[in-house]
Amino acid sequence: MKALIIVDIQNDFLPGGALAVPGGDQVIAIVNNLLPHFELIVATQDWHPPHHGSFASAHPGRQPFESGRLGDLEQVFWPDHCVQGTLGAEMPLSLNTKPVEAIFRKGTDPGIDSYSGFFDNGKKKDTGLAAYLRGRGVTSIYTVGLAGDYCVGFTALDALAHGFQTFVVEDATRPISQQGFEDMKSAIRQLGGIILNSYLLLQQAN
Ligand code: VGL
Ligand code: ZN
Repeated sequence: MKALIIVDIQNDFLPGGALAVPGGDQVIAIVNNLLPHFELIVATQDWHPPHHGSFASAHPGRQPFESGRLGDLEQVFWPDHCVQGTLGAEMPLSLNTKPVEAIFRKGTDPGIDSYSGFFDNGKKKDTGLAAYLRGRGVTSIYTVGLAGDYCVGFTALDALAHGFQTFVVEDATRPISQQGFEDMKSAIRQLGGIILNSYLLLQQAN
């Protein structure tokens, strides 16, 4: 049983958004086309409270995209983005969310960031996604969405760590940094993950 995980396709990660991923809008049509090929579809949403600790604005004197620390972890400081209840945190209307069965929200604790859909960055809090997928009989996970070098990549790494057969649909994701994505793909492949193109999935009958 295979599941599609749509990671953080939210207005703030699209061109014009607060933390725009280059070409992020181009994944939407590809993801819409993939939906009929999956028996289970779930989504994640980056869902920060105002003044979240990952925001540069929460650290006087720090600028977006600088590195620093949050708690006892290294942290990239981001522009304010995906604040709970704002339009930027919503999924775009052009994304077909009708077949999405569950949404897992993350990044809600102001003191820690959460790139993966499974855990926060310190691996302290579980979102319940793994148990949900196991309960539904899922064995294979296909990850798509934004951004490839952060939330999609870390979701795929945690899926592998949980023992799921894991795929990243490369043309259905876009990275913030191309080099970061190359490094992320190497790490995923090293753990047995597979990077593929959507046409391979669309070729199949169902
Ligand atoms: C993300 C940076 C900060 C992502 C979320 O969804 O990839 N990146 N928050
Ligand atoms: Zn975030």
